[in-house]
Amino acid sequence: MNTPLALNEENLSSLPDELERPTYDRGRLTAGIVHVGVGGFHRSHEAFYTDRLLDGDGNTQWGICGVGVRGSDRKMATILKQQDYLYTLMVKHPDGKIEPRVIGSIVDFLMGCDDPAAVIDKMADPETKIVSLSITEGGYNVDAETGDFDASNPDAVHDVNHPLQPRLVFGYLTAALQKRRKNGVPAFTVQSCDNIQHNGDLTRKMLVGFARLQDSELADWIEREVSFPNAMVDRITPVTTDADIELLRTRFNVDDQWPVVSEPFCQWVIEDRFPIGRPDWQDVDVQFVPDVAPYEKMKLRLLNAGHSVLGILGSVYGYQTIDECVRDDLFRQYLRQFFDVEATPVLDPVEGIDLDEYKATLIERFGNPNVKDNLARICLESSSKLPVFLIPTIRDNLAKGGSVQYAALVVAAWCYYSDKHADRHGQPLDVTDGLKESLHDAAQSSREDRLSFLKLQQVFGDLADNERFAQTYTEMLDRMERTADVSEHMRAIIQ
Ligand code: CS2
Repeated sequence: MNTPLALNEENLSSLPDELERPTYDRGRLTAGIVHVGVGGFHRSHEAFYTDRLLDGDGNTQWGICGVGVRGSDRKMATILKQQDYLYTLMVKHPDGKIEPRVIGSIVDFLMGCDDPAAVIDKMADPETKIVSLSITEGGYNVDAETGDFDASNPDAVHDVNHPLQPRLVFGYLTAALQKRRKNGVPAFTVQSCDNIQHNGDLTRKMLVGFARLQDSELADWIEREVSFPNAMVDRITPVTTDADIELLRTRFNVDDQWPVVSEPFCQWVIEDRFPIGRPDWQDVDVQFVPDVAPYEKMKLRLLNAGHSVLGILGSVYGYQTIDECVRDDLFRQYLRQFFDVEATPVLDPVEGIDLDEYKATLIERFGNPNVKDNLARICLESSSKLPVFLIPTIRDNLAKGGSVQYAALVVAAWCYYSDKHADRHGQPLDVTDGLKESLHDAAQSSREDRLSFLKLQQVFGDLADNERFAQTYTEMLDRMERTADVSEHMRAIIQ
């Protein structure tokens, strides 16, 4: 076997033929997009779409400059820099076929925590037309009780007092917008790529909320001048494993230290509100619609909620991956019934989408045996995910007299998970969650106060006050206490 070739610009033309690669001249690209939060998802989604576009249209203004604002982004920054910002996307098909493509749309990377001024200047540069974000559901700094920007967060307090050395993304955006305003440069568009209902509207609320703490005139200007298109984003992107890196070395002869893996499916639906321009993403199958809300709601409440249902029940049962769960008839049936009985009746119709087909496709996507999507990834930060993915469905069903038991079992199993940090066999489960301690304490107190977990307001709001839900949940908790074998309870629930 040949020694694998290090992935970089110089070696691009020597890579084996099976590896697709950019045909455009990367040296001529300028960064019209600055993206904060370059993880797997950005690299399999926005950077992928943009790479496809650059490959065809000869336009040079839409390169991407990545930005990391936390120390944990350093590994990505270092590896991408070593590779001239190139990386491989490995699309894995259900039949085992792998399509590797070297993506070239990222052209630079800045670390805000090392050089905040460089990031602010880059965002303020007239060349920057869009600042996009994938900062996770928890990154929006929402005060769970009021729904406003959480001004008590120590990083927010820091940013108000040190506007030129921000820690939060909102600090960077505000400093850059202030500079643009001062220089007479029109505002960039802020594009959220996170799984949140009305993600653009929420970003706007949080950014204006933060800016108002600093300078109310600037906040008014942002409110007036900045566009925040809502968007629905979708592509399952599991965590890259050492085996993926090895496979690229042995099968494709390329040494890429951080490739990204994804399923074939990819979707991006955006509201077309980009006053100072955008890439012609519609040419590479991005959908532009006047109102994205029904698409977002459908995706969050079916795909993402479905992931959480399997993630939590599957973890407690002892499964490792999503595809393993859906290969089990009981889990697959439970998921489909959760979709049909609880999620769908409280969804709005979506133009041009057959929901039955959408749900069947989801189950097929989940079952892709080559996309080993770990339940550990799904359960990361559940306290930020469930309030977006699952709890709204519970609330809508409570309001309409609908079923809540499928979801209630998930909440009770999550209480067990948070209490034991282990599956039903006692195998440890890793919990990574900003509320890990509070979840653990509340779950432990359930022995005295049955509703203590549900009373965690940051997660459940006032759900514990709803008698019907409290009762259904308590029944599920009792069942979990009798046995942690969730399959028994699932069997009792399915129709
Ligand atoms: C997952 C998502 O975070 C989660 O729990 O449901 O990352 C999901 O894989 C993506 O939203 C798919 O588009």
